[in-house]
Amino acid sequence: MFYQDSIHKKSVNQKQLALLVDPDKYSQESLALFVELAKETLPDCIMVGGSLVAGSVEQVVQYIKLHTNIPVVLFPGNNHQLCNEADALLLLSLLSGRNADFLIGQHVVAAKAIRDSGIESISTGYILIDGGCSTSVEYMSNTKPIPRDKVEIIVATAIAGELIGNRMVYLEAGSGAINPVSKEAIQAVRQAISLPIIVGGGIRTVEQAKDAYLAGADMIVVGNALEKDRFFMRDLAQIRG
Ligand code: 1GP
Repeated sequence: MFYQDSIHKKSVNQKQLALLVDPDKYSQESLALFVELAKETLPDCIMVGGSLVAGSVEQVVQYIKLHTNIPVVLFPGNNHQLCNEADALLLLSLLSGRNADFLIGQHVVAAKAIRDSGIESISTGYILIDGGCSTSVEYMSNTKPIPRDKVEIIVATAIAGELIGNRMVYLEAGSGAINPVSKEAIQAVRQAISLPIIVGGGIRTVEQAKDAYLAGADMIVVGNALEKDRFFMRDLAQIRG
């Protein structure tokens, strides 16, 4: 339970930073550089996963665990992306969509393996919000994102997640989104629920990261921007406060 405990504890005072590794976007060399920089900047966790991963989640998790003490959290796009050596797993229910497979179907397929692994599984309401372009998660899940300006729908979806017992809410604009989740949406969700809020998708500047934190995100997730500039993690680590 260390991860869930830590997000609750830290979310009172300290903002958290998760760096996302999509195994398909990293070579052996670039992963090695990523890990060296992560050891220096100490994010709160490294998430591993993606909407469509052809490579090995397991190899990436093992490499990170071998070379760092940073918690590794699985961010699985489907039931194949499991690895017993990870510290925790976000059990994502795609609440914004109406595709039962991503609400519960994938979970049923993976349930026994997750339980047997003993890995901490964190029930997370995953809310996809339009980020100004079509994203992999939208295509792969065959669901529509919530329109960016429909804050009342985003809020109602987050409240539903809290009511049905999710332990965290993830506001997602999609990897590589043109527009990150708006400050207005984060603020409104922050006021409406008491769960920890994760925000990701399209965060590529320090200003955008600060905006998400100030609006009420407990944790931000950054992936794409690091694939282009690994050193960006140094700037991000400094603004957690
Ligand atoms: C994607 O929220 C994460 O699922 C991170 O998005 O890759 O755009 O940083 P980026």
